[in-house]
Amino acid sequence: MASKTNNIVVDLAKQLDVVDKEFQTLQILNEEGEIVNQDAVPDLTDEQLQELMRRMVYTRILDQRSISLNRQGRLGFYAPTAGQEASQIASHFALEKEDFILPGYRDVPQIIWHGLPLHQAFLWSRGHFQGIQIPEDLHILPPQIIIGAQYVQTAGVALGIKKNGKKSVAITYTGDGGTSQGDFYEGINFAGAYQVPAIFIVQNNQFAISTPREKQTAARTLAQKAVAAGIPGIQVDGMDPLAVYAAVKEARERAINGEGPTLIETLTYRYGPHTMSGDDPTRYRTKELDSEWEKKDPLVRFRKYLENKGIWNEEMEEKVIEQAKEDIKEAIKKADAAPKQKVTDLISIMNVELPSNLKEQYEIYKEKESK
Ligand SMILES: Cc1ncc(C[n+]2csc(CCOP(=O)(O)OP(=O)(O)O)c2C)c(N)n1
Ligand SMILES: [Mg+2]
Repeated sequence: MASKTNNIVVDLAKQLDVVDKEFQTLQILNEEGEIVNQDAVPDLTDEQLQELMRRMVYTRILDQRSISLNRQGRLGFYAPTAGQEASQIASHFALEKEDFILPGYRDVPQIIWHGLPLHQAFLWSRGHFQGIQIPEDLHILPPQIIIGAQYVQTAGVALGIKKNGKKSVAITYTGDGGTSQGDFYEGINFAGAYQVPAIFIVQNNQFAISTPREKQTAARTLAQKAVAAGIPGIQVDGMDPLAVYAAVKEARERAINGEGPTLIETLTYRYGPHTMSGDDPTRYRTKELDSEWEKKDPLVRFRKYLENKGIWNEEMEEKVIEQAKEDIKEAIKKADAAPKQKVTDLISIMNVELPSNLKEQYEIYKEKESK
């Protein structure tokens, strides 16, 4: 017997159309470096604009050097960041020192700009525990490798901020692939239920390793996943530093004013491989797609914008590049000078009190290490 469906009063297909139409991409600076949305231009001084450019240029150099250090065997795990500078650096630029960052494995630049010394980032890459011995005054958690886990933790950290009555936020990052994880939904749902001061960034770089965004979900935007959690979501041009900054700044204002969490999807692209551990992007991406995204480059459009304003030039950029190279050289030397990691170190930093079996092992290793 055919089921009776003609008494459904809601046009289900139309429901999706209505939601989809609400999620248009916010862009302020186009690919030519021209302002296309005057009303949304954030209030930044010339000095702040220059600082944002400096940080993006510096981060591009850090990425290039990290890739070659990895190839020379001088770094361990590394997830390239080139292409994502607006998404990463401009979002961080809207934060304050007291805000907590819960990064994913690709978000090392944000924690460096939040104050993590460069040599510690290198030690983290090498799997050295000193890399995550984060200075007490820095509100940073170690980069998360488990996809989406940081979303749940962020809801908790933000609840702590709320309970302590602090005027700050917890911000976290995941990728397009991360939005398919249970932790993603649990995190935004909890944050919505408790109206905590959290900012959830989804860096949609179009691929989860080799899985394209279109195969990841039937949702037309990742931003609209916020609706189910009862929180606002916005999709921004993630290659546009002004749009990313403006969205995060507003989300931060809402959060510290007690208006709850926000989800922000940044449309971006990673130029390099997924990580330096053997991934070959030519097997799942075309050259055409790569060059389509390279035309949207955040550094190129921001450089044009600042040059047109007369506040940026080649000499200034050269200076940043030299500084970055020098800092990296010093930092890698410092990382090389760190003491070799011992098993007893790992046991003692993981435990305040050792259970009997670890006590035994600790003694065995202590004995071995003393030789
Ligand atoms: C829970 C979990 N499942 C699978 C993996 C393996 N893994 C590492 S990165 C990745 C893809 C993530 O893609 P996306 O969220 O888009 O982030 P991107 O790397 O593109 O920044 C996967 C599946 C993991 N680290 N954790
Ligand atoms: Mg991705």
